[in-house]
Amino acid sequence: MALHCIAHKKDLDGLGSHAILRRYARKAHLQIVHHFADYDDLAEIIVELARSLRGERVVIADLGYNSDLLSARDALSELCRSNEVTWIDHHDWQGGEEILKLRLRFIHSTRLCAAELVQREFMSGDKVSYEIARLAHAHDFREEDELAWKLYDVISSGYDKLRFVEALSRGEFWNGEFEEAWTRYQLAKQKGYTYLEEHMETFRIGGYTCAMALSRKYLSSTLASLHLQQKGTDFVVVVYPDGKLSFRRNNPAINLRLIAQLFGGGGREVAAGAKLEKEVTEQNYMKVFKEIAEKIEKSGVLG
Ligand SMILES: [Mn+2]
Repeated sequence: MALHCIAHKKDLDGLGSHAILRRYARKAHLQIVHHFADYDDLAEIIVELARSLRGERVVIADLGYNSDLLSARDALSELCRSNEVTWIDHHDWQGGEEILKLRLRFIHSTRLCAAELVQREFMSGDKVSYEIARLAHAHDFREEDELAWKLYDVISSGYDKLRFVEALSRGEFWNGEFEEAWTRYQLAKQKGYTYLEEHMETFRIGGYTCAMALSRKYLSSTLASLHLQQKGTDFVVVVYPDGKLSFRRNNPAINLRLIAQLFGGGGREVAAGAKLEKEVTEQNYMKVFKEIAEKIEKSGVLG
């Protein structure tokens, strides 16, 4: 029997979940297969695995409900029928009730991050797993922790995910390769922030202030939005060349989920995302910003 781990690929919580499960598999003499997933390919991975897996253990972690999952509902149902599926998450599951009716074990808390839930479930009492989970928590809850944020930079630099997971799973939290990737990424990050500043515009929408900016692809939405949030506007929108939108807020009166839904996306009140059906370029970004602002204004979601 093998253990299939499907967890988020972009942050420390997701890769930390992978690492703890890798450690667990090693201890339990199980073969582990890692599927590094994101919201845009989760349904695809589920369909693929539903076709090929029988009698295996599957753990899905750090991936919340999104409406794309409904399109893969039959495949997920099949995956749950033929395998032992555990879903471990801390995101908002509003709208996901249909999925939870399937034959799966659901472990959920909004107080802890996914890696902490994975650690408690699979590796309680293991010091290395506890440390991985602690770092993941610090990053997910935006706490100050130098190592956690440095590891996040290593992930954002495009460092090989399996190598990263393998190192963490062995209790290796820093090494020469991480250092090199981190150093390289500091330069890229600085260029990314400069670009963001040069392609930023502030709007007044429905009585609130909003900073919008076009970002380079390599600057993660977490870093880009944190940078914009420092401008102090009520909320921010990061726009990517492929049309991806990322919403974050400073003012808790704003419900970002409602805003993201205007653009066919979703998420939480505090952080949400969507995708425009068009490319955003240096030529059209200002026009796109105005369209976004207008659409939010006219919808009345800001009251
Ligand atoms: Mn998480």
